[in-house]
Amino acid sequence: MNAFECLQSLGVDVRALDGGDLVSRSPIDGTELGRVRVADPAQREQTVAASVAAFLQWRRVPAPRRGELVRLFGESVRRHKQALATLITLEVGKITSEAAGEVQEVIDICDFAVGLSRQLYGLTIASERPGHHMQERWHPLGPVAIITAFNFPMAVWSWNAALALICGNSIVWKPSEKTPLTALALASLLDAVARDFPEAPTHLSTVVHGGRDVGESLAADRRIPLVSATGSTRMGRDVAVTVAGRFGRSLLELGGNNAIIVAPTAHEDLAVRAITFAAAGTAGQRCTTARRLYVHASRYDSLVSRLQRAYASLAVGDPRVAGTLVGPLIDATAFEAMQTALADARAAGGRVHGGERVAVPGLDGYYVRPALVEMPHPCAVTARETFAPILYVFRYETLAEAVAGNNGVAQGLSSSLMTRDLMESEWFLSAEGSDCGIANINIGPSGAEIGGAFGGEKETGGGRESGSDAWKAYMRRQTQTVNYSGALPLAQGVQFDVE
Ligand code: UN1
Repeated sequence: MNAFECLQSLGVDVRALDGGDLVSRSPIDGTELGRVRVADPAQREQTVAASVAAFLQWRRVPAPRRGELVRLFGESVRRHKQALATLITLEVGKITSEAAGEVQEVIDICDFAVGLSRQLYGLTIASERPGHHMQERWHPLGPVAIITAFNFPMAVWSWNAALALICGNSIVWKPSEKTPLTALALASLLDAVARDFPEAPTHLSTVVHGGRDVGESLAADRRIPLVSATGSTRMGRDVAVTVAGRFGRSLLELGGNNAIIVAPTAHEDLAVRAITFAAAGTAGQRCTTARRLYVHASRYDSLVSRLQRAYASLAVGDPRVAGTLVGPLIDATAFEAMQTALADARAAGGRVHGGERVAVPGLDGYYVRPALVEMPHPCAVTARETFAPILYVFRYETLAEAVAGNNGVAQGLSSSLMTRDLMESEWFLSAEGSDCGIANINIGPSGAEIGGAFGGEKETGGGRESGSDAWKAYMRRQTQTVNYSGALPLAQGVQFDVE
C-alpha cells in the first residue's frame, strides 16, 4: 500500500491532502506523501473554543461510558493495524516490525484506559471532627493539548489521548510538522468512532497542524489546563516556562541520554543483542535509545569487538523490506547533526567505528551505518543528545564510577545494568543507584511497556505518561469534607463562638 491508499483505507478525506502548505516527505526516498493545511490563528482560536465546549459536555458522561468510546477506538485501531503501521513506515521510516509495535502500543494503552475508566479511585480520609467525613475525588480537568514528536507519531499521542478521554477531557493535538499524515489517519479513526457514539460531543478530539508558533499558542492559552509535550529539552523549557507563567500544568517528556552498564558477570550474548537493539534500532531515534555504554574493563575488549561485528552486519536500508533492521534518518538535518557529533567526538579523542552514509540503490534518503565511538572520557558531545545512532563507549573499573557516569548528565530518562550479580542489581535500583525515571536490569533502556509510568527526571522534564497512576495528571483532585453532625466543631480544636 502507498500512503494514499493507506489514508483512504483509514477513512481520511484524501482530497484535503493537496494544496496545503505543510509537506510530508518520506524519509525512505524523499518523495512527497501529501500536504496539510497549517492552522492559522483564527482556526486555532476556533479549535480551542470548540474543545472547551466539547469538554463541558464530555465531563458529564460517566467514566465507564467514556471508557467504552476508547474501547471502540482501540478496536478500530486493531482492525486497521496494518495500514497504520505502513503509514508510520512511510512517513517516519521505521522498519515494519517496529512500526507494527508502535501501533500495538496504541492498542495496549486503549485496553489499559478502558480498565482504568472504572478505577479512577479517590481516597476516603478519617476526619478529626465528629460527624464529618472526608474524601478525595478526581474530576475532569479541561481541554488537554498534546504536542508530539516525529519519532513516535502515534504511540505518544495515544498515551495521552486515551487517558485524557477516559478522565473526561477533550483533546487538541499538535503533531510534529514531520508527521502530519500519521496524525490525520489516527485522529480520523477516532473521529469515526466518536461520530457514532451518542454521548461524544463534536470536537472532542481535534488536530492543529503547524510549527513552533502553534505549540506556543497552545502553551499560552489559559483555557488549556494541561499541556503534554514530547520533544527536545529546548522546546520543553519554552513550554514549561510559558505554561507555568499562567499557572497551568505541563507534562513533559524531553531528551534522554540513556546509558547501559555492562558489569563483569553480564551475559554477553544477551548484552550484545540488548545493546544493538537499544542503540541502533529505530536508527537511534527513540528518546529511550542507548547513547552511552559503560563496559567493565574485564569485559571491554571482547564486548567491543563483538559489538563491532554485530554493527558491521546490521542490515541498513529500505525499511519496507523484510530483514532490514535500520531504516533511514528522518531528514538531512538529522544526518548533519550526526556527522557534527562524530566530528566533535573525534576531536575529543574518540575512535569512531561506522557512522558513514550508506548508499541504498534507488532510494534518496539519509541511510547511515550506526556508529560505535570509543571515548577516553565523558565530554561535551557525550553529554548531549544527538538524535541518531551513535553509541559512546567508556571503560570503567568500579560500579560506583559507572553509576556516577550514568547519572552525570543533565538528562534522566532511562538506564540499564547488565549483570548477574544480585548485589549490583539491587544497588543500581536503590536510592543510591540510577537517578533516571526508568531503570532496567538485563534489558536495554528502550522498548518500555505501556503499563509502567513513562518519563524521566532532570532535563527530561519530570513528567510521567502512560501506565501506573499517570492518569492523575489529567484530572483535578478535590478534597471534600461533609458535616452531618448538626454541630460545628472546628478543626485543630479552634473555638470561635458567636451569639
Ligand atoms: C519516545 O521515544 O518518545 O520505550 C517513546 C520505548 C517506547 C516509547 C518511546 N515504548 O522505547
